[in-house]
Amino acid sequence: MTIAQDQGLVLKNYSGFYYVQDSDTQIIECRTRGKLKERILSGDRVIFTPLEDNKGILEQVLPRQNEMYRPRVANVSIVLIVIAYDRPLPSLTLLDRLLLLAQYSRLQPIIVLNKSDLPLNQAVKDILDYYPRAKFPLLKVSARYNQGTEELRNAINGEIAVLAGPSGVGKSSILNLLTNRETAPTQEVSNKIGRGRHTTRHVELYPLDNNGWLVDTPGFSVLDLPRMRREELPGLFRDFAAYAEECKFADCLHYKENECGVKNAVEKNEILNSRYENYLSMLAEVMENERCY
Ligand SMILES: Nc1nc2c(ncn2[C@@H]2O[C@H](COP(=O)(O)OP(=O)(O)O)[C@@H](O)[C@H]2O)c(=O)[nH]1
Ligand SMILES: [Mg+2]
Ligand SMILES: [Zn+2]
Repeated sequence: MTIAQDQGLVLKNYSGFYYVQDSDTQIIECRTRGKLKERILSGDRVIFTPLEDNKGILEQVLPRQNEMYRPRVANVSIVLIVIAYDRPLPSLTLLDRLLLLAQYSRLQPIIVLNKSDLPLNQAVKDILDYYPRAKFPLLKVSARYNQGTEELRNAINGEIAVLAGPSGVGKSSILNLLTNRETAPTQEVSNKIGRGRHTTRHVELYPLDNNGWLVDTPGFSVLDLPRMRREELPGLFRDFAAYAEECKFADCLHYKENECGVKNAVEKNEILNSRYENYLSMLAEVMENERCY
């Protein structure tokens, strides 16, 4: 008799077992046959042989769509960049850097403006004005009053998403709300980014009720820019692309060049000034790193 195999998704690896969500959303406790050489990650899609009592044997890891390193997780396609109206005030520098890292890693960013129950301020106005216009998906959410969370669930739409953003903006609150359980500990505001007490835990995927998963560990806990040539940077600012067509030089860095469409757009307030300033400081950083080759 041949035993039917099933396909599933690895939610976590805990003391030698892999917890795999099967096609009926049951959790199957799997072990490997021992001959599987490759490392199995949370987020891996796998083939397993079901045994009795929701146990199984993991047979094969299916090809990965991608792999994130910190946290180590496979097949992530969305990064939720969480910022708060206030407490802490938004950092547009951090927002632009996270957008860059998302673009570089080919992850779909969704800007989540949490604590929308707090009063507006200039930084929030700038964000609300510019980023949707620049075609970045943005959702206003209040985790405290459970507002905007249904839209967020729908935006994740069956994909695996990581949360990113500074401490205190409400990442754990959002995770708890979307997964309907008291899982991640919430904490008061601190200035550290991603260096909490929980960074050494195993990565776990939490299923959402309408399909889709959230990773419990913040993505992009290291904010260093990847190594790249300076010519690569402008292309990672998708909102500059239409204006860059007006640049005199095809390889314009939008820096010291004359007749630059991007600089003109900044002058006309069509590109947010802080966004351009952040671009320039990232360009300087990329140039600085080039010397290390
Ligand atoms: N006013 C308000 N406070 C919130 C909201 N979401 C989270 N908080 C509070 O912000 C603090 C930090 O939340 P937490 O989820 O631990 O943030 P994390 O560090 O990003 O995981 C906690 O005191 C939360 O109660 C919200 O939508 N509105
Ligand atoms: Mg947290
Ligand atoms: Zn230019």
